[in-house]
This record gives sequence, C-alpha cells and structure tokens, in this order.
Amino acid sequence: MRATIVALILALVALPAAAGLVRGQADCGGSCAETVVYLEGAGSKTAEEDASVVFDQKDKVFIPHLLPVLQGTTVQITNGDPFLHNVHVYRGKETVLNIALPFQGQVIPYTFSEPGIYAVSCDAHPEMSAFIAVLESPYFTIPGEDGTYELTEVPPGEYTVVVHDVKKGAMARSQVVVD
Ligand SMILES: [Cu+2]
Repeated sequence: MRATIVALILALVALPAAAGLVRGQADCGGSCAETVVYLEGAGSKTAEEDASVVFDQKDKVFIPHLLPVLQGTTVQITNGDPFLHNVHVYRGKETVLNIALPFQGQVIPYTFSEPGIYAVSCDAHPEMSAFIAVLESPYFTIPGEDGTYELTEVPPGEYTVVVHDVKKGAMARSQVVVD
C-alpha cells in the first residue's frame, strides 16, 4: 500500500504541469481536521441520484469527522456500534434531522439537498461531534495534516479556491487559473 502511495506521489511530481490540477497549501492554524477546500465558480452541480457515501459511527466516533459532499448526495448514516446512537443534524440552530439508530449495522439514508455546513451530534453521547459540508461544487477535498491539498480533473477556467474551517466559520479565498 505504502509503495503504491509513493509511486503515485512520484508520478505527480513527475508531471508538474498536469492539466486540471489545483495544488496548494492551506493554513489551517494548527489542525486541518475541520477544514475543507473547494472551488467556487465551477458552476452549481447536483450529485447523480445513485451517489452515496457512508457516514459511520464506531466506538462513539463519527467517521469521518468532516464529510464533504456534493449537494444532492445521499449519505448512508450508519451505526457501527452495538448500542444506540441518536444522530442529530443541525444547520445553524435549526434541526434538519434527528434520528435514533438503536441497532448495529443499521443504515438510514438521508439526502442533503441544501448547500451549507451541517453540525452533527449524538444526543446519547455528548462527546460525539462531526460536520457535513454540503457543497455546490464537485471539486473539493480535505487537506492533509500539513495543509497540502490537490484537486484533480478540474476543467480549464478561473476559480476561487475557498479554504473553509467549518468549525470556526473562517474562510480564506484565493484565485486560481486552470489551463
Ligand atoms: Cu452516540
């Protein structure tokens, strides 16, 4: 696995002018765990109907801690623990979803149609917290721990790169031209 990753990194380094690549360094102010990077100006898109991703709960931790998705994506909210979780999703102070998952292996699909930052908590375990970032752009990623990020297969054009700390609400914007 590690050899594969190294090979991939070498391949990218060997192609510095790869078309459609946006690469940068986010200043996350310590941890990048709550930062998402995405492009504005790529036009608004909605996920295909069959697009789905998993948002799990394991050992009283939401996995992943920050889930970025394209608007219209159906998220499979899953309980990987052998005890009850109650998933409570807020946008601002408004509850958009409040569901109990009492059984291990239980899955409840929910489609996030409205863009925005959603905070997720579990009413049964106050220590659990996570975020779901619902984006209008399909070009997004979570930076590495060192702040580096890459967006690939971006069509040519001029975009705004947004580095968004979803917990602090802080955003940094910069312009980029993709050849
Ligand atoms: Cu819980």
